[in-house]
Amino acid sequence: MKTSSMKWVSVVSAALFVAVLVVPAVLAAAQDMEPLKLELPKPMFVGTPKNIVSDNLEPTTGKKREPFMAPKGLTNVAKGKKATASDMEPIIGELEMITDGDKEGADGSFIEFGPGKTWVQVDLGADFEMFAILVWHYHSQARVYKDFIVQVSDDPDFVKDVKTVFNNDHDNSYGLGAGKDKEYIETNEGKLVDAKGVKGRYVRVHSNGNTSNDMNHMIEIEVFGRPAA
Ligand SMILES: [Ca+2]
Ligand SMILES: [Ca+2]
Repeated sequence: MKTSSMKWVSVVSAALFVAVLVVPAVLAAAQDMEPLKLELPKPMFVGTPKNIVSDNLEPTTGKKREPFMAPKGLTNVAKGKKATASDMEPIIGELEMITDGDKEGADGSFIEFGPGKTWVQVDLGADFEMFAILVWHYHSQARVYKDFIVQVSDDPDFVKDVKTVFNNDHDNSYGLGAGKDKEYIETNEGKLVDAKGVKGRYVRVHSNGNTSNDMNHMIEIEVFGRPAA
């Protein structure tokens, strides 16, 4: 009898612990969250894309992206910030276009770089806690950008303290290490990378050609975050 009542007491204690400590914390966390508000450019194509050859492609659903839950009050802390790149003189466009807020797919809104491994980088100017990083490479045609890797660091040269938040280079052809993320088809929604509160000042986005040609493109990078504590 004594043993079973002690067991009962411990079960009740555990339940109380969950009720008193864990539930309010979960509820409070939920109340501090909201669907991230995004402004999307107009779509440039409709229908199911065909003829895209990729052995690491996520299935296409044809549906809109689900709302992304993020802490309340985040802003795009990349807007208007300074962008640099592995090639400071793109073939088409200017680096300022990476953070100018124009996300449209038409000619005049994208930057074109030459073939091969290419990166662009945004200096947020200070440390931020980041929850969503959105990238639009190109969306006037369905295509996949290869070796899409997103990294965050406090080091502008990305030599030390590098945090990789997305990497779909499954065969390590880029050489930064193999990633487990899937390739995706570009649309007007851009790619939303869950940055999970990573902290840093610089965001670097890599690519290595695409399924239509060997060139690299960039329309816009947005970083939804808040000043790091
Ligand atoms: Ca832009
Ligand atoms: Ca690859």
